[in-house]
Amino acid sequence: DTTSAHGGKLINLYVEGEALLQEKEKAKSNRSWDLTTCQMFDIELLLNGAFSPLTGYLNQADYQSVVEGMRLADGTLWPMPINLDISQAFADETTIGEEITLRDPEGVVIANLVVTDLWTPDKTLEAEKVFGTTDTAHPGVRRLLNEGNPVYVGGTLTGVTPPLHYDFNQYRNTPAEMRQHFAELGWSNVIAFQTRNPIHKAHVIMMKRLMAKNQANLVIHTAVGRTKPGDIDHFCRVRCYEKVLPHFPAGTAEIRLLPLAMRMGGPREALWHAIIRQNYGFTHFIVGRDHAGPGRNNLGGLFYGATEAQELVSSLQDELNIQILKAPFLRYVEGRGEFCEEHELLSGEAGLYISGAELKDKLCHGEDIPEWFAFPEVIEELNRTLPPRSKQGITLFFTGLSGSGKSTLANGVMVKLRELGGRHVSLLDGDVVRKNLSSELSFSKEHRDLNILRIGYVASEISKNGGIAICAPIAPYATTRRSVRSMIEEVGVFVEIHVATPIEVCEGRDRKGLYAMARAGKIKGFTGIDDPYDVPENPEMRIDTSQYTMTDAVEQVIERLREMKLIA
Ligand code: PPS
Repeated sequence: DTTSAHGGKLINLYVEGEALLQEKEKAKSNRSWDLTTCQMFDIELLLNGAFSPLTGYLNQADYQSVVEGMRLADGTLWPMPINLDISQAFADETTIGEEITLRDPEGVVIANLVVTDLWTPDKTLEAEKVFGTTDTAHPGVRRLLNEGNPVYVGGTLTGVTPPLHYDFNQYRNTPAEMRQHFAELGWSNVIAFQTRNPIHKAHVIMMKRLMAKNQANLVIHTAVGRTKPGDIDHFCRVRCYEKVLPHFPAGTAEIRLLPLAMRMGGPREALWHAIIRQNYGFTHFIVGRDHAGPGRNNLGGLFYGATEAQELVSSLQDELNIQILKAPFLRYVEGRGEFCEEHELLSGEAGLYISGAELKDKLCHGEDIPEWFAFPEVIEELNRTLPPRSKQGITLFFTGLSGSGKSTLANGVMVKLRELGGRHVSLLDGDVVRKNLSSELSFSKEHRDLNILRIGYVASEISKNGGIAICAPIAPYATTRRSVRSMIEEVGVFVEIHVATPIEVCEGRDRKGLYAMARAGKIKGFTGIDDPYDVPENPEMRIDTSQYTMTDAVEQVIERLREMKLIA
């Protein structure tokens, strides 16, 4: 029975047999759009019906209606805009009614898309309406405003090849398969637990309580698409869930993967999560405190109230075919040796809790994790993936004007780090990179960005493998430096060092005679003269090399790294 799906019918956009051959044939002559890694997540869930009743990307009328009021134009609840964002150049060649072939990053045909709508959305308005803010500290807003393509396509999809996965295939299935699986197990009540974090003792107790109360089985249905920047990767998380499963009574709980690109959209996202789980055939869905929370805003406050998501989704219960369960917030009471809900605390009793961020911090600093909080086998698994800071990969990113002393300082720091030993060190000096990695690039804004992103890419590979990458480009633009930072922070520690030598000093040194040439107009677009340098706002360190001898400056940097517990 698939009528319980959202909209009354479970969608499956894949075709078979003769129809499939026809789609493959058309793909040979269609123009192709190569889906980005992010776009791969949405399309997988569109094609397999997890996004029922959607049969493709939202057309403009549905988009507007979703953005404004969380409903499709026909009134069906749907909180999240799902569109294919394409480049202006590709859009310029696209016509309404045209069929485009969508391919995975390796070129495999995933689906054909008949274009019904093509428009340039007001993304600022979208951010305001969907996320309630335009603050780019919100990861969903940042991605929407800074990372996506400018033009949206709406249209219907026909599926050709399901996106291929190599990892944890035993835990991946379509909504139709999941429904079949529950039927075979005879599970009539099944709770979905959405998570993007490791699971600890309080979570398990909370889930067991809800299982007992609702006479239900449970699936840890973890988001493994894009989650919040800085999250522990899903490989490690799933290994942790495997360690947690034996703590449930045998045969009552399972693990499944959901390739969802989260938007960290709080209440709206919680509603979306519930609808998706309804489509997978779950009967109950747990909405947590601060569900799909985006973290802190630029002023240090929260974007949404802690219970806002629970309230919104519960208020729409009548329109859903899935029972919404509010997760109780459990805290550990030392005197009693047990976990209690807020209302169970006696006056004067304090409950203990360790947040995900605090836990990560403790692991990074090699601190012991209390037994009451976590399963030791989970901690062991986390320690394997999250070594203490003194063993993590690092990128030291020196930025500053030409002649500020970046290269000299970077060289000195490199030598000193090699003397200390422990990690491999690679230097990506501005000039050296320009000769090798970026030899064809100019100093236009576009090319400088490309140059910095290439440096960032190489540095992230080095840091990912536990080494130290030292970069020393000018890197004049704040947005590009921010992109590099987020790239590195996915895999290691990013240390931005602003070499803040005043321009008068740099120009006075003029070791290469470039300032003189720039002043004479012989070089155009020279940083600090007729091209901007955005001063870093919150670098990990700022140093003016004109105030110190180079030996002292190097020592200052090493001292700062010690202070950050990055080196012993
Ligand atoms: S950027 O902006 O980060 O891509 O620049 P970068 O790769 O670090 O290259 C800077 C070096 O190139 C020389 N050079 C210029 N710098 C700035 N602006 C213009 N127009 C320019 N043209 C050439 C200059 O020698 C820089 O080297 P450093 O070591 O910084 O002095």
